[in-house]
Amino acid sequence: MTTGPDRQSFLGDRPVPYCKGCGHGLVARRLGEALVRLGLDASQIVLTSDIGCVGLVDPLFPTLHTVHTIHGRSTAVAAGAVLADTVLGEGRMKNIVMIGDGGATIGLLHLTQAALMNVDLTVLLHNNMLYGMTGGQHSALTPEGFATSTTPQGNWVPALDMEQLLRGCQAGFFARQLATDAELADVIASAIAFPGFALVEILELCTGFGVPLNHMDGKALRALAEADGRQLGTRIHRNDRRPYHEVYRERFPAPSGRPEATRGDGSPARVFAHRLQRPATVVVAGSAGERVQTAAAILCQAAILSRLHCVQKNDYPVTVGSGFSLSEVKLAPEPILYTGADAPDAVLITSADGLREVRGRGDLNRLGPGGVVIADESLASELSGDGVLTLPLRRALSPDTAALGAVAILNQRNGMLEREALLAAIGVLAGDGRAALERAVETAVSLAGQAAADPAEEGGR
Ligand SMILES: Cc1ncc(C[n+]2csc(CCOP(=O)(O)OP(=O)(O)O)c2C)c(N)n1
Ligand SMILES: [Mg+2]
Repeated sequence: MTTGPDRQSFLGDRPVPYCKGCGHGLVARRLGEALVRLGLDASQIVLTSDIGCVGLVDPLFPTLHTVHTIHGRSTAVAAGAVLADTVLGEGRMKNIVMIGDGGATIGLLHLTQAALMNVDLTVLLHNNMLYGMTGGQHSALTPEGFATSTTPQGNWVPALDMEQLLRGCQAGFFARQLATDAELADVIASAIAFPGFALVEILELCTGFGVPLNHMDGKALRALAEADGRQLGTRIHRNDRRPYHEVYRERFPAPSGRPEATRGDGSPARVFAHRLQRPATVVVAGSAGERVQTAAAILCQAAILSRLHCVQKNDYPVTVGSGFSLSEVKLAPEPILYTGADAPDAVLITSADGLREVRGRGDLNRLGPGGVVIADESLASELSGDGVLTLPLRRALSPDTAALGAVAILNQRNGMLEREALLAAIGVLAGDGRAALERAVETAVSLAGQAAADPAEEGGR
């Protein structure tokens, strides 16, 4: 609570940039009053503004966190911030979106999605019934009969009914007010206090375009707002939906300490040792349908069972079932804050498709110091250089287990994980094919042993 002489007015002393009589300035003032009434501290408030005259608001609130976003996307940006704050953090922020009728309808699905999800944020929709900043063009919220620069004889398409739209989204709070309404600050305060998605549609006149094109005054605006049976006031206020983050938290309770590794059935799994001192990046590449990404997933699962952090990124052509298949895996003893694979430590290639893709990506040229390439023997003539090991992966194992074999061979050579961790990972991930994958690991390990005894297998890259 902010109390006493330090109580902030939130609005700084900058001159309001809007045209004389524009409703945007009134809304800013009423928002300032609402924030004071709620006893919120500036450090708890995020103002997310959209494009348009409405987006000139940020500097008027110098003590708040402000984010100026691209046109129509302010609700999406704010929703992301709210979810990060409420799901990952302690949910101490209040996020208020300031958006125009243009932005709201350009990014309409962001609004409806936030309403459907019931993200805990407040949208102040400044509805001056046209695109103010760009010359008074009509928007999907321009009422029938209203003249704009693009509908000079009066718009003949009905305005989107926000109330009906939000009812359809099961929104919890919706109010429709004029910018001049005495109760606006209270309504905005109720919207902000509402635990879930709340939208206040504020009807205003744009004195630059709306007034001269329509010869309107406040009375005429009220009549327009109430045309076609549409009503002003707090139209929706229901408490039967919980905000998204509450449902999320219930479904995925925050772990205390580090999460326990579990088997596929949820039972605790054995934890394995590892010998990784720094992040390691492995690229696994082969042909679609040959379980390349499964091999990478097994490596990741084995890492997780060894209490490592890991990231797996998969790639394949749009055709999905033909061409290359590739996974980038990064393992690390510490949380991975950068997921790029700039200098892979190992590139495993099981087929010509995989080699083509790896070449296209430049992985072989970017190999880190001491990096290794483990490839199928069929590619031997195409690969030369230090650190290349070609082995009969496809022949001694099978096309479907060659990638896992390459993973097992890499692991055998650098000893980063226990072999049992790979086998346990197969147990966690594999269903029917489990025995074949386990056999592949064993066969690969003996291949690795033979290769070590016969260094002739190691060629150039
Ligand atoms: C993606 C994108 N499209 C279009 C524009 C051009 N543009 C700038 S302001 C504006 C209209 C804003 O109207 P509204 O959201 O109603 O705000 P107002 O100016 O009326 O407050 C448009 C279309 C833009 N900046 N970005
Ligand atoms: Mg507008």
